Amino acid sequence: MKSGFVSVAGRPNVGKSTLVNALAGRKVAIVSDKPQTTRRRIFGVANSDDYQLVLADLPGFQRPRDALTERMQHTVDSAFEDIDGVLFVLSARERIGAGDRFIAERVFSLGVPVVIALNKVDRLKAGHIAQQMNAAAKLGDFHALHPVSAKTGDGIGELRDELVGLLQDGPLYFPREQATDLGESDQVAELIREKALWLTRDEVPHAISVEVDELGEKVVRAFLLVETESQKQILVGKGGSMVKEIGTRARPEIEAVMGHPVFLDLTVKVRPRWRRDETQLERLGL
Ligand SMILES: Nc1nc2c(ncn2[C@@H]2O[C@H](COP(=O)(O)OP(=O)(O)OP(=O)(O)O)[C@@H](O)[C@H]2O)c(=O)[nH]1
Ligand SMILES: [Mg+2]
Repeated sequence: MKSGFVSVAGRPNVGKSTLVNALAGRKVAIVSDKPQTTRRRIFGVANSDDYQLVLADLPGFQRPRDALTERMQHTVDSAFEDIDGVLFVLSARERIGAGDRFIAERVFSLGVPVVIALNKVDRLKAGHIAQQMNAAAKLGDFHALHPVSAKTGDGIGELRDELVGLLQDGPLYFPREQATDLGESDQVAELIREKALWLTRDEVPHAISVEVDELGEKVVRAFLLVETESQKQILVGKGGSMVKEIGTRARPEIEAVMGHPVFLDLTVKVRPRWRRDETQLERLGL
């Protein structure tokens, strides 16, 4: 039995969570088109008869601006001990630049193998991919470099094999049927937040958090928290249309997690400055 941990590093929005889901073969982490979607470390587990690969999905590297982003960056900083390797994710659709070099400095000095995934190569011309591979290769002394598309699944099997090759003899860290370390209530909160992120823009996505109040046999009650009255109006929408749409999109996935039908009761609440309030952040598990 081979097993071990690989941490996933990269800038915000490059597709780390999409990639972890693809590698785990199941949705364990939420994904959105807004940066800073992932706020805490989430394990995604890929199993076979003879290996268990535990991937630590992480927030993107960023310069902290408030208590929340400070905690997020702390989560990132503390995720590189006792690991068998790093999966360094780049987006082939963006210029490989200073942000990536900053992360490279950190991950290439850890003393563990670094596998680079050049993500989002779907629908890119071969010449452009080759150019980006060259730029990626200059970032440091990598163990392997894989062009992939987390979205279409291109190159994912090869990348998984590469990461499994880094594992040592070891125990099962999670029961085989368990694909993540997130509890049910946190999974539900994340799914609701995911739908809210896709439907909002500008500063609103960053101000949203979700607190599950009741996780019952029949009813799931949750609060969508925002910081200001105007953000609340946006999330509620005309005649409640926005919060209704969030619920409609989240409910089927919540039911899949819980294994039975539920009535989803969502309420939008203002909790001023929750992102700067350590007590609130603790309470939200951040
Ligand atoms: N075209 C394309 N889009 C992708 C691919 N992988 C991810 N995306 C998109 O990129 C956006 C960001 O994806 P995430 O997986 O949330 O990115 P992330 O790196 O986890 O972002 P943070 O958690 O905010 O750091 C979403 O809109 C995804 O659908 C890919 O292979 N191809
Ligand atoms: Mg993410």
